[in-house]
Amino acid sequence: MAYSAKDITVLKGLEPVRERPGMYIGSTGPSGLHHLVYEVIDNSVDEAMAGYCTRIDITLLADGGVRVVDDGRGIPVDPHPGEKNKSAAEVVMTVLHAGGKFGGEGYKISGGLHGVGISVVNALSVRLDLEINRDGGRWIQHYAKGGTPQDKLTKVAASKKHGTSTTFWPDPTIFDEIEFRAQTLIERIREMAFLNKGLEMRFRDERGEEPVETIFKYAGGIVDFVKHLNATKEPIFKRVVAFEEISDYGEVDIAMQWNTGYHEGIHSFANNISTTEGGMHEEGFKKALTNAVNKYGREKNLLKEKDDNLLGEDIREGLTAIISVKLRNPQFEGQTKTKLGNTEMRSMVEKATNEKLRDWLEEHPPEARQVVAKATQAAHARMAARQARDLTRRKSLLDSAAMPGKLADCSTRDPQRAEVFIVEGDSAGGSAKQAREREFQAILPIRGKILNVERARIDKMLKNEEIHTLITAIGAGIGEEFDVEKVRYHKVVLLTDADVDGSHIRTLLLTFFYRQMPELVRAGYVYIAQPPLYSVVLGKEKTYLKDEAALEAFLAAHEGRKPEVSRFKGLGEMNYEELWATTMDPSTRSLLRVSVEDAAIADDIFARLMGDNVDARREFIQVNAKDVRFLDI
Ligand code: 0RA
Repeated sequence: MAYSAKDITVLKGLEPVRERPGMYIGSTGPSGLHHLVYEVIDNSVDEAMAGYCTRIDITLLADGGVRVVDDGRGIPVDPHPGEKNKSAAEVVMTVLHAGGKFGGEGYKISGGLHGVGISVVNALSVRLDLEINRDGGRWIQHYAKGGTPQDKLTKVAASKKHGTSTTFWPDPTIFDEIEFRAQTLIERIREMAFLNKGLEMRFRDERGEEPVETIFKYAGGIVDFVKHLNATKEPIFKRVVAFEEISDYGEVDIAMQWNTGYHEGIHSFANNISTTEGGMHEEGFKKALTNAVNKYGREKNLLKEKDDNLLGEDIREGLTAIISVKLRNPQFEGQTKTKLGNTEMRSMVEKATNEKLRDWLEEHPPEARQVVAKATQAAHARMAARQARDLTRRKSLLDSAAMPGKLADCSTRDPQRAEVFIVEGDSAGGSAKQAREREFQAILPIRGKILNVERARIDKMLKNEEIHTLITAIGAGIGEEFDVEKVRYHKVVLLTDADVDGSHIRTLLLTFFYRQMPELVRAGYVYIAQPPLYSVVLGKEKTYLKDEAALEAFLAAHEGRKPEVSRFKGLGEMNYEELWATTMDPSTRSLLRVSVEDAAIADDIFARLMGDNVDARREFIQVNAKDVRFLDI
């Protein structure tokens, strides 16, 4: 194959992306694959934020491609000043980080997590088609595997429209799998639509027999977002508290509503990027919220002189809030670069919240009283919980071994090597104990269903034996007191049956970890084991297959022969050798690591999964039994 000089420059430009895709998109698992779509959408949303784009269409094509069309200004088509032979659009598509160079100041408010540039998508695709409507014409250009241009950007027709259309096909040699999951994309698109008031986003899936289209457009913006998040809950009053502030630093947009639950659901965003680790905007908000509510309570004598101030956590109990800020040079810090570092945002949010929340409380006395009453109840529960905790602490100090009796611990004390399998049922727990490598594998059998923590306050939770056992075994505390440094096992592996009950228990456990030990999840310590669903005997050889698809593939590959197929109904049916070989042996097993990128989406899913509507829950679990949206390898 002959390379022209042009190809070589391009390859040089994008080669690092193909060499280390993880550096640019996080991973080559499902999360990284979906990031490709977000990256393209982000560019269109940037156009919307700049005020030039009102609608974005995202389509999953039947042949595996993805098309993103916007009605923005269109990527510039004129020759690039630095690279005379190329259009500006080609430079955007083939040079790393070239995305925001043209609009000058004021164009790119974005950046951060996804803002790696659309060229990264090109680099990781086998084909990309670009169409731009701009300057009175329609222009097209084609790229092949790795982002190599196949032609020059060419005007093919006159056009009065404006906008950009990008269609790409992800490279199967880069990604573990290239099938997009509609639900995952929909959740992110819906969130984008909430965060950009009035922007119309359409999602269309053409992969099935009939195309399915969903339109997301929210005139209420983040107020609608809060209503959506609380739709599965019971708000303490109907109104959503909302305010905004615009200054030279940027924009602050806040909406919130309390519900009768106990969970704190504050979600912050900077330039549409979920700031899972929080940061300055969140700090400013929390400080002002605590201050404003206490001040109001004192002034109106709802808090008596002898009472302590309400703590921030009391006031935030059952609060669903969205904090969305937009600023020019966001600094993303923290382990996962999702913590906003700009200090000016702390003062801006704090000041805005102090003033506007004070006014809101003054103007809505019945609601304001309910807020103080709810927080006061939470404070009482907090004190009761402390007593319960002190009791358990003392108890565990008295207990010489300290570890729960059900735990078959491993002998190593090195958390990096240590694994704990949380196993459904005593009988499976027995096999797991026989199978394990005692040196570094601990087994904790869990009986039946653990308490649903979504609907229990912490004091009740601590009294539940299964939960208590879990907390003690992991050894790092719970809730606000959780200390990730103290975790005794860096692999906490959930091992449940491959049936509906099993996935329910798994979801209960995941909810527990997500709500009470979010840092454990964020650190990447939570895993899901994948026991096989089938065993197949052909002649003398026995093969284990993880699911239906694997079985079908196996049968197809051995056509004409008659293998003996058995389906495992539960873990208990497997003998310990089988359990070891298929599920526990580090050299052959495949574990799924649980990851939660976007807390608002995860929150909503858990609430829908674990809330009060039992039928909805059962159905949801059945439909999503093999849900992979939090799983990435
Ligand atoms: C560079 C400069 C300008 C717009 C864009 C890029 C742009 C990129 C994408 C990617 C998807 N949709 C997009 N829309 C616009 C500003 C051009 C101007 O000043 O007219």
